[in-house]
Amino acid sequence: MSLFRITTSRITESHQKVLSSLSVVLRAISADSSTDLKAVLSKKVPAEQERIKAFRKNYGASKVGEVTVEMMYGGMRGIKGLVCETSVLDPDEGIRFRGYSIPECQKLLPKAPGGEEPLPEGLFWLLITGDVPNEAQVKALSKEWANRASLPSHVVTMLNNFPSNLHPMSQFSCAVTALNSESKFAKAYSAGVHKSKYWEVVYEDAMDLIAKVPVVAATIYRNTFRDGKGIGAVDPTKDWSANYTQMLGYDSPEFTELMRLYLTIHSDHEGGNVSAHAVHLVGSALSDPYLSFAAGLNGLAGPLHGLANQEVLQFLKKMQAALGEAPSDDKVKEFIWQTLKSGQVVPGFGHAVLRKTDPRYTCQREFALKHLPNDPLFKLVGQVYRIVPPVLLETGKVKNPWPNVDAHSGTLLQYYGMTEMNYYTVLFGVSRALGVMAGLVWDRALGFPIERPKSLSTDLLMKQVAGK
Ligand code: AMX
Repeated sequence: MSLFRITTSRITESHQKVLSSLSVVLRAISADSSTDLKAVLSKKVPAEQERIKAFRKNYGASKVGEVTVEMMYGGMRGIKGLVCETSVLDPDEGIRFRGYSIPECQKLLPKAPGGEEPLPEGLFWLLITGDVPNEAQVKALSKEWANRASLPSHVVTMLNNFPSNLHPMSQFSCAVTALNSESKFAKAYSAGVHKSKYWEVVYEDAMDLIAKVPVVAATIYRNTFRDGKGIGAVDPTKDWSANYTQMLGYDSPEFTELMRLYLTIHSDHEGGNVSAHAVHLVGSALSDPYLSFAAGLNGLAGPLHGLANQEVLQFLKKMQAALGEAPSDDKVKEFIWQTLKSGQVVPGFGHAVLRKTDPRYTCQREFALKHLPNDPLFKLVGQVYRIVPPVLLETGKVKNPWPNVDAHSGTLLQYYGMTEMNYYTVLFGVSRALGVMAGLVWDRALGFPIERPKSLSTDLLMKQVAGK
């Protein structure tokens, strides 16, 4: 009871911690314990629609920021122009999924028997409902995704006929586009479904899509880098990540644990990043979830976004080839400066929103410290982590010199034998499906309209702000 007598002016950091743990407990107690995710959502959607309707009615004219000329030319950095329910990115603290940080998710979300890392199923449940799921709910999701995993034969044929020199991300995006033959939303729309029911069919597509992407991704891996045979069937008694690693052809339980962590932390990074925004934008035209997700994948395939994980490993390997396996600090520094002077970016460093080390980097570093502390490439990553930020700061223009998620992931994958760097962004894409599909279901539940911001020409802009 004494907790409730604390006055706001006297709330200390330790009080805040107690209150935040209390709110976690209260949220867990009030969470729906049904294992039927759609039924849980069906209760939440009307309440949320009402809450937002009232908010818009009362505060629709309130201002949330200003737009400057610099923002318009500067990639819209800092413009608050989107609503994304699933996660929020704090520049200093990093991502919070429905209010929970990565360490909190690692603690709270259900794990596989004997495992230590969170199951991505649990993160999806959290992203889409806002509630931390229990073990039964997560198990039900693993089973449901396994049961929805089959691919139509035309997609299998298409995958099997791609040339092996087609980048895995192009294969991924093409196959996801072709999967739209299965879209329940597209069929319902052409049959005249009422707009109040959009979210329900988008939910069906989202669940199918999440179930199918590991099968698509594993087929791409086996066709491109192995003999193309033996991907095997999805096992409904296994979790989503365990099925994926098995289909990829990996039997190390530690690699599967890495994959659970990897697929959890790459899932969502609020709404404005290229892949999430692309899915939201294309989805706003009522393109079905497959077409929308393919758009997101095409954005993820860019070197300044998801392809950076491939670029980082190529960069580290190039450095090792030029300087040896364990180069001196001075040599590494010189190599970084050469890269910058030749007009290239240092991949894996910097971020449009973050201003500190990415917690997704930190948790992968912790995984490495636990499982591969003496790996030479991990040591090089640690060395680069020490050397790059001061160099980037010295350039005087980089706003965030700290490592992002992509600075670390390839090193972990290499250690477990996944050496095919061109494949890394596909793993990112499989994970990203969780966040963007949860977001898309809410986009339709909240009736977001077609996205169409206003643009101006430079002449018009000059006239408007400078009167000429
Ligand atoms: N290496 C070299 N230069 C960098 C840099 C880096 N890692 N990060 C930023 N800069 C440069 C920019 O190119 C820009 O230069 P310019 O003025 O000559 O055009 C200047 O610093 C200012 O940029 P910024 O405001 O700090 O960054 P941004 O918001 O424009 O871009 C990002 C963010 C991520 C594209 C950029 O930091 C970058 O290119 N990093 C390397 C690629 C990378 O790791 N991408 C992955 C990001 C995470 C993800 O999406 N998966």
